Amino acid sequence: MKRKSLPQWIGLLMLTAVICASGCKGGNIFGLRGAADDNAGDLILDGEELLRDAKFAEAVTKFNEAKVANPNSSDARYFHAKATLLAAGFSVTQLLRDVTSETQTVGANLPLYSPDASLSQAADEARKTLLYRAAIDIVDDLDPISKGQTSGSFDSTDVALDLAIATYIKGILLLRDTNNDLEIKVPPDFFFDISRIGSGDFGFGNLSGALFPSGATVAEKQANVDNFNRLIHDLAVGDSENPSIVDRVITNLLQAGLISDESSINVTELKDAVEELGNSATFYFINNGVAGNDGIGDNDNDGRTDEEHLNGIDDDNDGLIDEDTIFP
Ligand SMILES: [Ca+2]
Ligand SMILES: [Ca+2]
Ligand SMILES: [Ca+2]
Ligand SMILES: [Ca+2]
Repeated sequence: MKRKSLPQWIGLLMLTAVICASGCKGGNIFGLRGAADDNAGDLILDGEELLRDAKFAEAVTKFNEAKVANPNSSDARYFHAKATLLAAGFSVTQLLRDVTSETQTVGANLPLYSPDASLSQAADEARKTLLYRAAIDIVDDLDPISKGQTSGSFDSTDVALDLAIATYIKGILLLRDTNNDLEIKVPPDFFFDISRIGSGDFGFGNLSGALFPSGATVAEKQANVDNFNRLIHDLAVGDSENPSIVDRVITNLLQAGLISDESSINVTELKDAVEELGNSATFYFINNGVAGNDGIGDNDNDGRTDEEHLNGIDDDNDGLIDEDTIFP
């Protein structure tokens, strides 16, 4: 008997060690079957308590553990998204106001995208970077819920409006991260103005200054032009596997429209602005000489092809500056 009991105890110790290594915190020590779900449930409860205590960063960590325990839990994803926004320090009310304010005011700069005049450039860029990264995480959290790939308390209609707003914020701040390194900072990123120039149009300003900074070589200018075309393509065109940002926002807004009566934003106004931004953006594709590039043809539908020079001047006097250009 003695000779047999020793190996059994060692076996039990080893089993306990294995279970603990794979997550003893959930209080579900023998959870061999369905362990992921139960463990995620405990972690979510812990996270919700941290949210109530306004310990947002700790809540993000806890909900992230819940996501790892069960990536298909809509609860873990939803609350991770919520904690991420709160941990980034943004007022939801102010953010919603910023998303829709002045998108229809002729002459106004595009909100959230444009520099905040009350902040230094460094402070404004740091704030935008924080919001940009939070929006990316929130979209990653909510997208699988929207696509019906999760189970739990939240479904596609529950997250549609949140996802639409997060996708919109991510989309317009992507236009600020022109070198795609997850940081908004000029330079190395370049910045062009986006403002409302008419009831149905947005205009891009200072494209030549942004893409052709003084001292830039032809190769550097060409790289900026290529990057610019890529940004506009991702915003307004997309492809079969990756719908454009505009299409994604519209899809989610339409999904949200069914339940938007009590929302504090004007869904129709945001939808119009997003459609008009995407439409206007395609006017500015630059023909870079590469076969099949987006700038080939009459981008602004005025009957002329590549009619502008990228020079900061409205060469054809149609009210748009440097639309439908060619470079080099
Ligand atoms: Ca960047
Ligand atoms: Ca044209
Ligand atoms: Ca023009
Ligand atoms: Ca021009």
